[in-house]
Amino acid sequence: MKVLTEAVVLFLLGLMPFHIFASPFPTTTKSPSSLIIDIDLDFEDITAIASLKKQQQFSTIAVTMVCTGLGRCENSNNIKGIYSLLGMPAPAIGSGRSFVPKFPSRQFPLDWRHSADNLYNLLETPMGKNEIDAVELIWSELQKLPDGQAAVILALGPLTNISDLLEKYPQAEEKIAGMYIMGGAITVTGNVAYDDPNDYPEYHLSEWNIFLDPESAANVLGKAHNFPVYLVPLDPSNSLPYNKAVFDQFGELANKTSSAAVVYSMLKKNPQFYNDTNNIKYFWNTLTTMLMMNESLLTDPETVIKQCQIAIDTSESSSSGQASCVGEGAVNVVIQVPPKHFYQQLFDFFAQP
Ligand SMILES: [Ca+2]
Repeated sequence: MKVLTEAVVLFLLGLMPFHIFASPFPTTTKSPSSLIIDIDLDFEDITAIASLKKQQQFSTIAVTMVCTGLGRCENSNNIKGIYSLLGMPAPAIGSGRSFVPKFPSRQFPLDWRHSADNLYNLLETPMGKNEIDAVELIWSELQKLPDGQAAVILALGPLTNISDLLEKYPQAEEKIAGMYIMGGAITVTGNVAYDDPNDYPEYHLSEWNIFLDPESAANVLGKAHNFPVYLVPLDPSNSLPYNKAVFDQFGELANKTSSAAVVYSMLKKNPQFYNDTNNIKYFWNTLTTMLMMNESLLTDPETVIKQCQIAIDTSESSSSGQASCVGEGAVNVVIQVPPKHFYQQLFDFFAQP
């Protein structure tokens, strides 16, 4: 890990060695760790879930839909559609709230939201709303875990559900082994104004997942936890675009594995995801998922991780929703990963028969 200066490394080593090197899940046990995934059904969440198909380290016990992000709660059952397309049994599914009291009108462009209704044309018919409450589902799944066991949470949308969980059931902290969160833009500009210059031209510093529900993000990222938290902002994924080469590579693998076939089919039906040079898409969620699964990417000497105290701007100013590293703290912020290693690992996963 390349962390600023040697002095800082030594200081951090002395201060919190477990946050730097300890894996959030037990590596000695042979049984898979339990995993809970919270997603908003953006197209890139689909690649992330597909990347999990062949791994055996985690057993997904629940997937919950955070409805304050891209996809609409009306079709949260589309999560079942993803698992069905991948030929995987669907875990328990739930839906969260879709309303953010402080910022009721903030949302992704509506046409983007509606394109999730039929999973970017992967489904002929939208699958409707799942009425199981996300927070209750996560808590009940956590409670089912045997004593001494805990689940890893992978959060790939706004942090509404996770914040609600920790607020309503603070004792859930004891049943969580670690959290991997996609969100924020720490040393780079955000993507809100970039993606939606008509509605949000002033929000250059904010990334969508935090911008859509800053208070929930502050509740999760701004507080101390008993488990390690990894935050994967736009900084590292900015070097990991979807492009024609990526499309071609998925195309080559599509007749070999069903996970590659699903991603290839999605990209084929939506060329704007890989060939729109005015609105480039990146492996935000897939990177977060792969960092969780793949110790070698996390510990690559070229991977840069900074231990930060994170502050979230919950005001209504033009920096609303900005996530900042305001000092040394317990959140492991991934600033950089080597692209070559990422892409190699990505296509290794998708090539696994
Ligand atoms: Ca997402």
